Amino acid sequence: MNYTKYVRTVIAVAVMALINAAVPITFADDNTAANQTNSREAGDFGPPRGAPIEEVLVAPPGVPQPIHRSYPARVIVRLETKEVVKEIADGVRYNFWTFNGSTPGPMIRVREGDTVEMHLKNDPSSHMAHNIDMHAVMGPGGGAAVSVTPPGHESVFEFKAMRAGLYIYHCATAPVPMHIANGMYGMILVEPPQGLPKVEQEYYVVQGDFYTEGNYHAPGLQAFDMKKMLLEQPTYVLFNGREGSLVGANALTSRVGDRVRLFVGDGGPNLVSSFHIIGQIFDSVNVEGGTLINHNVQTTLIPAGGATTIELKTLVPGTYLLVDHSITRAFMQGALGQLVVQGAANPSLYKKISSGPFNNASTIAALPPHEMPAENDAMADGKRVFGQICAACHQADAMGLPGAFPPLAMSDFLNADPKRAIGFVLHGLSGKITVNSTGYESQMPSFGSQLSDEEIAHVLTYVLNNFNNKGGTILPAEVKAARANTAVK
Ligand code: HEC
Ligand SMILES: [Cu+2]
Repeated sequence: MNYTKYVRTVIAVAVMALINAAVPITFADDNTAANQTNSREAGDFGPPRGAPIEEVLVAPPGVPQPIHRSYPARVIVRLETKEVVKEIADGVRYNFWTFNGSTPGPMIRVREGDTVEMHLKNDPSSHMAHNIDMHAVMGPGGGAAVSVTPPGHESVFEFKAMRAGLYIYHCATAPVPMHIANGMYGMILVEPPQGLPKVEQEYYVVQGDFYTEGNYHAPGLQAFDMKKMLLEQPTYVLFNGREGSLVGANALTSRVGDRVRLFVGDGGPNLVSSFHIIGQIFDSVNVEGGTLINHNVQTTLIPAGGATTIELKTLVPGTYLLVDHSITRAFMQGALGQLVVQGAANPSLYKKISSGPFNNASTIAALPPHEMPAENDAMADGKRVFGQICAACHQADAMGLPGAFPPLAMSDFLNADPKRAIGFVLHGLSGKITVNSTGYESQMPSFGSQLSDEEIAHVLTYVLNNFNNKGGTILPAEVKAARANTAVK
């Protein structure tokens, strides 16, 4: 490809688009209800009241406190652009360009009608000038035109937050796609005057696509790859700028019965996200971050440079995977997070039913007792349990997923003490472990209430005698004893 020619064409097209956009557009009917709800002007809100408020920023996936204010205020927001080398995946480093050192930059939360005083500093150690385009701003460049800031300097501008919604902010310094691809984006929530309904948990997740010279998981410091970006063929597709940023010890958490609100954005620069949580249905989705609310949504589309507020109620305990349902990205490029729901089982909503004939599905009590497979069926049963449960995380080939799930294949950790694994399956496992000289610090849920003694014995025996492990047998009686042991503790 002739790169220079390509770039010239891109610039020419962009300039044409700008010229076209400058032509005034008239609406045939300005009196529709939709137009009226969006017709607020600065004077409608009145001047800011009270002392100026310093915005308290927290690291992602944290979210600033909800606003309990019935009047518009002046809110001072301080962001600092920083270029930092950090891990993008285990053993893989990348030179991120950031707001406040993180990708995404911190979430900002204001109220409709607030006057936002935006301070943008550029760290003296930066190599580039940076600026900020906030989609919540009504003004040229969304603020970019007045915030170009060389290293060691500060720019200040203010804007009135005119429209409630969830908005992306990003750096818009040329070459814009490169600043975004290096991690320069975040979100600002403009709450409606009446605030948002109370929920138990709020989280902040932003997807982005990353282009590195080396392949997925090629170790060491990886340079930005302009060619891959032009082809829109990312090496990594990530939530919150790092593979595993929402996995294991970093997983999002909630309890059974909690209402969870997710502020989800897509920084791009290129890919559109098909955001989905495996095993959940979104109760409500603020489509495109605006005021239109959709209900009972399985997967919601988030445009690059767009956002969505999602609410769901977590009813059944367990681990749920956040994915981009363009699913290759989830399982082979890193777009995978976890929502771990803790609490008592909810068998009326979700329950495993063992194989076997049954006539009356309406009452669990009417089911015949679980039929135990004969001794020579143990391996087949173990294979079934492995495929139905363990493979979800440890993968069908038992090779695991780097940065998230350790391998069970040729696992020195497992083979060193196979009986210890009974406890992992019964009670789960968390904390730092080393498997085949790679460290994992993640969380395996417990399966003690879901699997019988026989099933646990069979699946461990199956794993020990397959995937190049060293062999061995775990007996149902040993599982039973392990259960009894911890019961007295
Ligand atoms: C929801 C994901 C998940 C599922 C399902 C799961 N595990 Fe794990 N497992 C993990 C994680 C994460 C770790 C590492 C925990 C840590 O870092 O402390 C782990 C660790 C292990 C280990 C020790 C480390 C190793 O690689 O040898 C064994 C053994 C194991 N799991 C067996 C199983 C078996 C058998 C099943 C099926 C019954 C299973 N796991 C199901 C997530 C899972
Ligand atoms: Cu920048």
